[in-house]
Amino acid sequence: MKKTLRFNSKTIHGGQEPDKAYGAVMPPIYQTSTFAQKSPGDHKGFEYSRSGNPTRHALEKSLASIENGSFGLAFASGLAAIDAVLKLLKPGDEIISTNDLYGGSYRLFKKIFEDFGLRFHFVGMQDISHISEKINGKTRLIWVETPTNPMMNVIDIAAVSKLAKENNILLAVDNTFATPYLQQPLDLGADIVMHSATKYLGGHSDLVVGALVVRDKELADRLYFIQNASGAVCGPMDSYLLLRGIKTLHVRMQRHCENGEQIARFLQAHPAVEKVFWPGFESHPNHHIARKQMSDFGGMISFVPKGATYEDAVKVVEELKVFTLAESLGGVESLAGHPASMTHASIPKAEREKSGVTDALIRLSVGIEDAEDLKEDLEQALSYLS
Ligand code: P1T
Repeated sequence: MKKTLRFNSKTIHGGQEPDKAYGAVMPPIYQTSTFAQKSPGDHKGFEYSRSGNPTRHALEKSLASIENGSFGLAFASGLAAIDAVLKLLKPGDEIISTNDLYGGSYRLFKKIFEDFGLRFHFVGMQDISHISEKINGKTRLIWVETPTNPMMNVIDIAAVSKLAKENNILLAVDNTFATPYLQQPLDLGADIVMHSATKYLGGHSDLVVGALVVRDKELADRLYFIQNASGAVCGPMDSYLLLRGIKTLHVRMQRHCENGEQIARFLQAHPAVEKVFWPGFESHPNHHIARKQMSDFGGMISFVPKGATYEDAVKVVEELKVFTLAESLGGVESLAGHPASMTHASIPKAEREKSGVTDALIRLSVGIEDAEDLKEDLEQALSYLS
């Protein structure tokens, strides 16, 4: 029955059944490290909470369901989920990654996994030929983030998937910005979907969780082995909070998209703003791909105030009062960030500027408040530049 549910029902019911013990409608928080056994190996399906926990299990089923996958895995953070994917690889293997991506993903690739013998190529993936140029016999993984953090570039998942399949390369897509409400990478041919569930899936800025979803059983088994062997699992309390967040994902995303559009168009028309990055603009270089693979354009926007310096951008984010100046995104409350000094500070200046992350760039995660309050807040903060 559940298989046929539509997305807006799957967020609430996907993979969920009343709890076996007492029929609790909401999955209980099984706050336990271990489970009693009658005789060695004779237990009720769970033995130790790193290997499996009923609350996490319910979450993993929900994640698989909303991403149209077969297997979900929940980790202690988004980066722990990415770490698990990279552990599928061996020294000498090569990875092609988008050059515009979350700074922490870049840091994990460059500062940790390069030392273990993996080789990374960072390319602008808006143009697929940049990927083909780097493919060789050692390429094992293509890492896509779309829309990208923070430049809002859009990468054609179906086209990358075709290329990956032709060359027998795994394709992983970081779906954090879009969420499955807007974009379903497995349906477009990706092998692995990854989330910083800390963001929109959780939706309330009260947890840090990562997720992977796949369809292939063998790949799921390998990732489960890594999850259990390395141990960066999502705890029961966070699993519960995330399950609770997912139940309203579709409702929140609808409002994030509506408010996002209003703020993007407000900034675009503002005399103190030089450039706005948002995939919903007809002028966005890959707007046609966003239209094809996303059902709407989301609530993430980056912009550059006119003629602004590093200090000007910092001043604007300091002056915001309804937007909170903070790392992270995807919560019900609006957040503003300065990528050059915050989320993308771990990328060398020359490298980040190549992908457009300049000193004056400001990133907004548009929340679900009244859009008029958000506009008034931006108006007063931008007035400090004149
Ligand atoms: O923070 P964590 O849950 O470990 O997720 C890392 C991560 C992975 N992928 C994307 C696209 C992300 O945006 C993030 C985390 N990003 C922020 C904290 C940020 O403010 O951009």
